[in-house]
Amino acid sequence: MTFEQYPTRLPCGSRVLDLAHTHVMGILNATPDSFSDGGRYTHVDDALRHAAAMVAAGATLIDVGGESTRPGARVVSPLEELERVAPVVEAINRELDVIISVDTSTPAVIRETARLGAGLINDVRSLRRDGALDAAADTGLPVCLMHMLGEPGDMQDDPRYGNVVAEVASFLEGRMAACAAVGIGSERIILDPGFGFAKTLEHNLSLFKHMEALHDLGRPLLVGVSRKSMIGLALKRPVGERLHGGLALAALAMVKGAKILRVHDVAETVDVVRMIAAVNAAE
Ligand code: 9MG
Repeated sequence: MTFEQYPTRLPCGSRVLDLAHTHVMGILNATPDSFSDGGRYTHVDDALRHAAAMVAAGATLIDVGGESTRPGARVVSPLEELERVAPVVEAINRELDVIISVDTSTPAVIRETARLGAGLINDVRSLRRDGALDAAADTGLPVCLMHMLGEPGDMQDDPRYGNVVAEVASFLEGRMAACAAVGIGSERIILDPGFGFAKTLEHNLSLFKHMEALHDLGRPLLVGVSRKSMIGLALKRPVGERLHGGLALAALAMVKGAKILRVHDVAETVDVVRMIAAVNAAE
C-alpha cells in the first residue's frame, strides 16, 4: 500500500531526504538524564563515535537532543542546552554524511544549530515556545511537529481524550496552520503522533492501531516508540528488555506508512526496514 500524497523529495539544508523510502533516525542524547541512555554521550568525541556507528548501521538521520523530555526531567537553560548540542551538531556535520535533526523547542538552539549544519528541527512542543515559530521559519528547514499536551513535567498527570486519534489529528492540523501563518509551508512539515507524551497505555495503543487516519493530513509521519513505557507496560519489561517489542512496533509503523522511525537500536531496526522493503519490492 502507498500513502504518499506529497512530493517525496524533502530538502533538509544541504541534504535531501527521499520520502519514497522509510528511514531510520538514530537517537543521540547529549543529556545527562535521558531515560534509557542518559549521560553516555555528553562528550563530543563519544557522541561523534556513537553517531558514526549509527550511520554505519544504516541511519540516514541522527536526532541530537540536549534537553531530556523524560517525565520529571530537569528544565535546562537555553545556554546549557546550546552548549550540549552545538558542538555535537558541528562535529557530525563536519565528519559524517547524514541529516542532522535537532530535538529542541528553544529558539536560540534552532537558529544556531541551523547555522552549524542541522537539516531538520524536531520539536516535541510543536514550536509553541515563544519565538520558536519565527526561528524555525527563518531557518528554511523542515520541522517535525509532535503532539503533546502540557509539558514533560506534567504531561502524564491523568491525560484524557474523548477520541485520542481525532484530537491528535486536530492538534497537528492546528500547528500546521500556525506554521503556515509564519511562512512554514506544509511542504516543510513532518507529523508525529507523540507516543508516550500525555498518553496512557490505552491511548498509545489506540493511536498506534489507527495511525493511518493521520495520513489524511497529507504529510509524512515520524514514529518514536523505541524503549518507551508503552512497550514496558504492554509486555511488563524493564527498559533494557524492550528491543523485541520495539521492533514489532517499528515493523507495524512502517506497514502503516510511517516514513521515519526514531530509534535507539539502529542496526536491528534497519534490518526490519530492509526486510519489509524487500517483500514490498517483490512481484
Ligand atoms: C525527542 N523525542 C522523544 N520522543 C520522541 C518522539 O516520539 N517523537 C519525536 N519527534 N521526538 C521525540
